[in-house]
Amino acid sequence: MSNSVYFDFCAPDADIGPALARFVRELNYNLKEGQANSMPLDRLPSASKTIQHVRVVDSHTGGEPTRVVISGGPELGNGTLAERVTRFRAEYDWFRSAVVNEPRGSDVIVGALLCEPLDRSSAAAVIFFNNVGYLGMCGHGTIGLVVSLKHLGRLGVGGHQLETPAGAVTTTLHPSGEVTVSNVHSYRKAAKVSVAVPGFGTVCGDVAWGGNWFFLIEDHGFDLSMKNVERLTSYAWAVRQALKNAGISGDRGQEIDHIELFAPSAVPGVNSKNFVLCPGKAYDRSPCGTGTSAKLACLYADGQFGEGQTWRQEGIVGTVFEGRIKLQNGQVYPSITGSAYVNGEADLLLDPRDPFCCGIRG
Ligand code: PYC
Repeated sequence: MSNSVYFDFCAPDADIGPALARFVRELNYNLKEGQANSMPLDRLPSASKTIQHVRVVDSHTGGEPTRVVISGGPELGNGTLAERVTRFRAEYDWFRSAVVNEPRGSDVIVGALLCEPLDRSSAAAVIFFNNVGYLGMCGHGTIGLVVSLKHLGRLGVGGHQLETPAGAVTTTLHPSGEVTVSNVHSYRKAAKVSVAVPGFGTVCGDVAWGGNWFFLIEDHGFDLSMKNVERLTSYAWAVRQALKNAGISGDRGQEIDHIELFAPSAVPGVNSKNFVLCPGKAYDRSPCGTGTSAKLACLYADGQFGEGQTWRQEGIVGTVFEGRIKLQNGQVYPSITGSAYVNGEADLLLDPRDPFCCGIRG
């Protein structure tokens, strides 16, 4: 008996019409040629005039939005999650942009495409994506996904395995409504790495994996507060560019595309506050699940944190995740606990006549 919730949602209308796909390829060509706003309607392939419906559930986790695609998404086959991401990127990147980019979405939204799991004992597989590309894992997004599936009556209190491109994660929906995500193995790749950042001098930080690649900086001199987000964004973006230019990367040359700054929290009982800049230059409104996982891996590597302890991580808007670790064969497996709230259910309409059907791309 399968535990999967995927089949309940997606089978009947999971395939985007080939006509729309054809239209979108043509639209992308026209966008490249700078004709997006002047494309005459009579140039649309006649077969693609049908409006496609994409069913989504929106939520936020500690202020950071997640948009779960329940049905109407592309059929990516049943290969590994890595293979499906490759196919998503190569053939359906327009769908990613249509769902999360303006005018339907915003730079802040993380999309979550619900997919058929490889292991039938998993509740579902999921591919997370954002305004510029795809994520290995997403902590806030996983919490949002579980709460969205609960909202739809597809998951109950208890444990549920989910497959992500970064690996399988176990989630627990608590009776309180909180969700714990037992994340993938997290580790510090390099400590105290220095990089020269134009306009800011030498910056020192740790490179760590928590399901995405992070550069974690303690010593930056900024006040981590909402009034400072523009300055924090400029600084973090400059650090990211400098790391790239200096050839400092994660494993296998993967780009370090999340920059995370830390400072003490002013809230009693909370260990730290952070600011996280995401790959598409939006800052994470939540304390960032994968970023908190990377932090826990660094704390463990420094001998400052261990099993049985709880780390309370505040994000830039003041919401808090709780982090813990488990050790397996000497490896760190963080878990993150937080809350999400469903704040929308909708049918996105992909209208082939709309010049911005596939979102506005940078
Ligand atoms: O919670 O892991 C996270 C995350 C990554 C990017 C945005 N949120």
